[in-house]
Amino acid sequence: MQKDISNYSYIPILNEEECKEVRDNLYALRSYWIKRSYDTPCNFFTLGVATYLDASESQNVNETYHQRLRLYNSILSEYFGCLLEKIRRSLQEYLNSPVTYTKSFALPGFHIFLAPSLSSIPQSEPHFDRQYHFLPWSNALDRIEPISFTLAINLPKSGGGLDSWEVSQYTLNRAYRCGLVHTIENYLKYVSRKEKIFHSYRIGYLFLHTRVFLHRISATQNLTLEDERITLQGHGVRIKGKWILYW
Ligand SMILES: O=C(O)CCC(=O)C(=O)O
Ligand SMILES: [Fe+2]
Repeated sequence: MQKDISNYSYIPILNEEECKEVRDNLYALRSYWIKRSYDTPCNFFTLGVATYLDASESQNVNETYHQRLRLYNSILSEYFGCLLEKIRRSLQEYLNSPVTYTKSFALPGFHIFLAPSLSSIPQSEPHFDRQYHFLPWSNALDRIEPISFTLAINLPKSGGGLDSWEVSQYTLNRAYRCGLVHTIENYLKYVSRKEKIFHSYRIGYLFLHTRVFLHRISATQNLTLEDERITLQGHGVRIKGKWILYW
């Protein structure tokens, strides 16, 4: 396990063979993939519901997130229960505190990007993982940064990862209030003046960040038609000393 001072870590979870099995299981469940892009044919899917897609901007969170998560949680538990348990145990050991899932919210699920939805131009917007604000937690959250994690199951041939910038939400909000940032282009220009850090993913490793930071999915270089990017995604908050994982 590799730990560094910037609160990013790589935790080994699966070997390459096990990642292939997860991928095969995912393809066997293809009829359950949720379409997430409007291209035809669709090339970006999830298996599972996610707060940032189904709660943050939804007009009817009950329908899009809370009701739907029952079906997806049961699929994820049935087919990927061992993997979820491995992740829970690894995080528990790493964080040195109890870690649990909850029936109330979505289990960590999968992002599935097929070749045409990947691009050499970054398409994902820089963001902070603050979606926990949109969920009704039963108790106040501990005064500690939430966590986010990504487990790479399959990556494009040229690799994949995450771009990040050392810019705080406070700095960005201030720039916004001062009128320095008011459109997405402007925002990108603002953040690109800060040094971009690239975090390369490794298949089978959980990339964990224990601090909320500005990031986006990085661009794919030398894209080929066979390329795909499959990851398991999750977040966690701590309540009364216990980490609760969700998506
Ligand atoms: O897929 C990734 O590398 C990270 C995605 C991400 O930032 C998110 O889902 O919040
Ligand atoms: Fe994110």
